[in-house]
Amino acid sequence: MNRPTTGNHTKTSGWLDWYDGPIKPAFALPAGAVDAHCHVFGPGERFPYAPERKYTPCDASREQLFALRDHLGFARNVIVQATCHGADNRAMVDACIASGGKARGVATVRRDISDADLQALHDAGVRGVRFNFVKRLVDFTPKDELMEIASRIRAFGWHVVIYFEAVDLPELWDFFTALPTTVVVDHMGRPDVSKPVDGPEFELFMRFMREHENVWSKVSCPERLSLSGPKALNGERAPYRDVVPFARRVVETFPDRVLWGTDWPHPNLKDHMPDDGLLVDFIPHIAVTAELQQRLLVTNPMRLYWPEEC
Ligand code: 0GY
Repeated sequence: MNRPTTGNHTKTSGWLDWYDGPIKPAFALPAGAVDAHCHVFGPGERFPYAPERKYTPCDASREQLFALRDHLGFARNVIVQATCHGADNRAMVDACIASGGKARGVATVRRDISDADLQALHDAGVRGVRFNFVKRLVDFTPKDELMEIASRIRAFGWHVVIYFEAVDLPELWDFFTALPTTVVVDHMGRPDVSKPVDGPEFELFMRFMREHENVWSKVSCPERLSLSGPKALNGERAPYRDVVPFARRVVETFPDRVLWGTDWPHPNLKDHMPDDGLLVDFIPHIAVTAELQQRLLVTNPMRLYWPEEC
């Protein structure tokens, strides 16, 4: 499968295209389930990629996202601004508007954004901003700029999504714990799953959540964190088994502050591209009761992104 990027861009070499033949999951998602972490890329011809981007993806349009949503059995999406679009939120906003209320968004903004532009994002369905600290993805933004943005978006009732690597949590702790909004951590703060689930590194992340009730976590992206990979054991559909103890611990300790998402179209994967149907089948391994699944997939994301319907 080869999907060239449209526009005058060439996909970053070694990049895997997203997989367009996902299985129908065996796990039946609860009614109203939300895919709370996914992206749209371009199409580059219509929504050019940002000049400061660190990678050029293959296009992944809103129509393709909505088709995946329906195929997997999700009711709604939360579309997170990807770094390849910088602070140009047009592709994400266009998808939110086209969804007819079935998608909300998380934007990237700079300090010079006007209140009128923030209001326009809100009207389109944006409910959060993303601060990215993963060095291979973004250039450094001064913390005082981020704090200023956080206090402005708070007035809109939005939250802050943070993306960082586990080793950087100690250094970022003071900044994160000073944020005045709900704070949502992407992919459990990217733990090193070759380390023990009760070892010092993951304990620090658990403490971060325990001591700060405004902190939530996405228990997403086993395919990024796993070293054991997608292979199922004994014919059982249980891929990414080394991630299970980490995600399960977070789900069971903080059942009201967890979210789940596919991360489609899976940027920056070079070894293995997941089948999104198999990713859905991962969910009952980390949220093992119907009650936990309902909170993870429906109650929690609805509270954060569609509170007016709760
Ligand atoms: C993710 C993960 C990644 C990329 C981005 O915005 C992005 O470019 O988030 C990554 O490369 O780890 O959540 O999609």
